[in-house]
Amino acid sequence: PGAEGQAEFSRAGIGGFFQERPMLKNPFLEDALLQGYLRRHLPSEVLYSDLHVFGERLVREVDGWGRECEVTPPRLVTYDPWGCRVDRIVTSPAWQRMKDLSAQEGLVAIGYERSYGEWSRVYQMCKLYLYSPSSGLYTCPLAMTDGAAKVIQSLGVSWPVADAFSRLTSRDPEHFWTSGQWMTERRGGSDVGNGTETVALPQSDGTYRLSGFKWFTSATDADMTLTLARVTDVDGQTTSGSRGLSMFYAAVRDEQGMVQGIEVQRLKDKLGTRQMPTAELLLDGLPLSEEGRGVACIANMLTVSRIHNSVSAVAGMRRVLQLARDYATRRSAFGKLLRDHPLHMQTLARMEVETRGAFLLVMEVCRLIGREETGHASQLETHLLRLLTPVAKLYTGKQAIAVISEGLESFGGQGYIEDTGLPAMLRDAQVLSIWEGTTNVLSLDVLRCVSRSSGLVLQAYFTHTQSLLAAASLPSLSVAVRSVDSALSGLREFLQAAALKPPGFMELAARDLAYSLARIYMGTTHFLFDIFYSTSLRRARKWCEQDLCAVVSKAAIGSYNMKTPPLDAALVYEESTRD
Ligand code: UCC
Ligand code: FAD
Repeated sequence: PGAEGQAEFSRAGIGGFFQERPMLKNPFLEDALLQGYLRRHLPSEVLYSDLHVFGERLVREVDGWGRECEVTPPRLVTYDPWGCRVDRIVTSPAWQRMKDLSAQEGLVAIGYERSYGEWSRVYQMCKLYLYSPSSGLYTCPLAMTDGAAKVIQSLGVSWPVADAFSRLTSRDPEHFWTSGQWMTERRGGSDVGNGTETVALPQSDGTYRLSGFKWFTSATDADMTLTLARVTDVDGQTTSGSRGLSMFYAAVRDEQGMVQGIEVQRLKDKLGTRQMPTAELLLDGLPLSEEGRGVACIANMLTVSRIHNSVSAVAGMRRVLQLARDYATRRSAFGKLLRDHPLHMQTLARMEVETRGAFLLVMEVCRLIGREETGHASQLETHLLRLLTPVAKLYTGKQAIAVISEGLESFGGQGYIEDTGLPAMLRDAQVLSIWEGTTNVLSLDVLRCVSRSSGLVLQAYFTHTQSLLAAASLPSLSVAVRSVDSALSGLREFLQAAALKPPGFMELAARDLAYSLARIYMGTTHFLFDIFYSTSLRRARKWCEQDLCAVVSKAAIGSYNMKTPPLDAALVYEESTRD
């Protein structure tokens, strides 16, 4: 065949049809919920314009950098060509651009400038929410940076961390620093109190030398870190458990940007978050900034980074939905577009309802921290913040994995194809329920904050949800309101009965309790949002179609009976026991 024939042949080989890809559009303009929420709470043209322009920038350039971070993961250079130990972590140019952008856009600074008063945190978190899915996981170092700034601020911005604070909260890329949050050791990441082996040896100049092995250290390219260690006394002895832990500040780079006092063992080979370096570190010779009450001090960091985690979770859900929604207008099956298949739309609608619930819960937590930081929070709101922070983190972490997984399926086989960029979303989501406290550990944190407040956090929860319900008096919502109301009553009765149960009962119920608190709360926020901003009340009603209070239904079937732990163990290990 001649040249023309060959062309025809090669064309026939691959066929003439090419599926249009899902298009990323300005995530701010695409997000009616976000816009509605801001219109209600923060009606500021300057702010909308900032988010609008930022949304354009994300589509035009930043999303591409995020992809570049994924395909050019960091690498560790242990030695220089002359054999000297350097432990240099080489990140992609895109990762470095993310750092500059984070400073310029004020992604940490906004929370501390407080130009919008008590709403500054909401503004900051909305911006991070837009940024997160395009950030190539740069939101991870930002979360820890924000957490470190919060810890320093709560301790008092003075020597030796005053300069660090100004850097962490700077908008100047030349001045901006990021921070690590290095807590986890080989013996334990959840049980930090028993797992920490790092010791701090007092030096004659008042500083401390740290000696230990941090097993997971994300954003190892950070400029500083907060970490935990046990101070040794004159006899070289340490105090065991949590009470022996102190928190330390360490600037981890010298003037030339080379790591100081640290040996990087290796970079982790991870399922996801590959854009970001996570290393194993041997710490040495780091100066002390704060001694004593290590866990309690670093808890402020945990609060902030858990909120970031929740924001990233809901952001991932929103992004996969935006893409899935677009794809459904471009892809046909069985003679019509996916958007015209009722079952496909039902699937996306369920994802949408989950995402809305998550968004509203997370924004509530952001609103509360903003009020607390500006001195506006009532006692009730302070209790709510303490309770809802772990609840939001644990619930949205799990929701994100489920929604993003469903989202991948909505692209069919293409959702599984690496260079579409879609699988990375699922891989990156998987970590959201692990780091910053696993689901179980946070469920137990919920129990702990309930008992340490003598139940006041729960009282705050009931008072607040009841008041939200009372405001949702539309007749068209009555069935849904009734179901939330009855879930709340069930929960209250359950908790009263639980007080009489043997120790261990609530531990078994902890996860279901946390889920119930999340679902009921999301139900009430759905109502209010739909009433105030939406023409349709369907989403609130749809939310209430699920079991809002699993802890009650599970208790009814004896799930928390004290006979169950050995039976569960037998089930897991297939031992033969009599039921
Ligand atoms: O994973 C990590 C970084 C990953 C990257 C970050 C990305 C963020 C999102 C980005 C999105 C893309 S860093 C490692 C994170 N590790 C954890 O989260 C540890 C999980 N384990 C726990 O949370 C445990 O519950 C522990 C470690 C807190 C338990 O320790 P203790 O010592 O047994 O705890 P205690 O005795 O209950 O608490 C000691 C003190 C108490 O204060 P005082 O002494 O005044 O009564 C507690 O009230 O700490 C206080 N405390 C808290 N305060 C403990 N937890 C909290 C809390 N959550 N909030 C306030
Ligand atoms: P374990 O504590 O061993 O937990 C194992 C399992 O046991 C979990 O399912 C847990 O839920 C369950 N479990 C534990 N205790 C209980 C209990 N009392 N009741 C019921 N179930 C329980 N850490 C840092 O400090 N800094 C970092 O920068 C950092 N970056 C990370 C980056 C990545 C990509 C990952 C994956 C982890 C990172 N971590 C970091 C570590 C992370 O915080 C810990 O892995 C996490 O807190 C869990 O600790 P662990 O791995 O020791 O698990």
